[in-house]
Amino acid sequence: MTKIIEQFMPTLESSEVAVIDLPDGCSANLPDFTTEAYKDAYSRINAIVIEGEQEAHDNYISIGTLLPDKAEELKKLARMELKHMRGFTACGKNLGVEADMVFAKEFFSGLHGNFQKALSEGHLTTCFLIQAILIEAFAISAYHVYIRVADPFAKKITEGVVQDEYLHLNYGQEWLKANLGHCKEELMKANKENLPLIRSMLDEVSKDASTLHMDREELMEEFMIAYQDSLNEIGLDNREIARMALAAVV
Ligand code: PL3
Ligand code: FE2
Ligand code: FE2
Repeated sequence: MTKIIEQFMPTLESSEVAVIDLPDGCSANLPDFTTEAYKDAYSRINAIVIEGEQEAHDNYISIGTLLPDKAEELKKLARMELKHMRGFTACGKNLGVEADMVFAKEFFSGLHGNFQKALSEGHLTTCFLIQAILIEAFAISAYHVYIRVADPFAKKITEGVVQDEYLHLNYGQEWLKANLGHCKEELMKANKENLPLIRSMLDEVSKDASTLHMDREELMEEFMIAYQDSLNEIGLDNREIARMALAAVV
């Protein structure tokens, strides 16, 4: 029996919880994975994820060239990204969908360009912010929302992937935390330039995401949670975090 737990407005004395039973094998509001509309949207979303995992692989390898003593560790992260990419490629195949890679390359081009520029200038803080914080938080939020509405095959794969993405987010967090004394200014500047790109990527993907029953507001909410938690872990105070988050709206 599947149980859905709904949380109502908590009162001072209690937080009421209702448990609704659904028949076995039945989950709330799953889309029909066989329709043309679903497959059409999936051809772009699946491509975005495949491209994102490939870019993540390349980015960790690139960061390793700036940090030779960490290159081996970073290669391990990169290898995980290739495994993710293969997993998501299998998800598309399983649904009979061909990923629109041309669309996905274009989708990532802004962030890709900014990462390459930072890399060529040796700006490690910017590289870590773009890859390990912004892209990983974007992936974590999207995968959490997707898991709730995915087909059973993709659900299993995505559940495995999302655990790894927390390790990646954590890796970047630790580096930024250890270097915060001298990287704060660059961090703020890089955030101002790159958070708006994540925001527009979320906007751009939201129509296709909604065809997959992924809600835009929910995506944003999950992103903001992962992003703010990680800035908090890095050691920024509430005012600094609020200032950084505001870059998404102004
Ligand atoms: C880093 O490890 C991976 C970066 C991937 C970024 C993905 C962003 C995903 C956006 C849209 C929706 C995801 C749904 C999943 C579908 C297979
Ligand atoms: Fe990944
Ligand atoms: Fe990752």
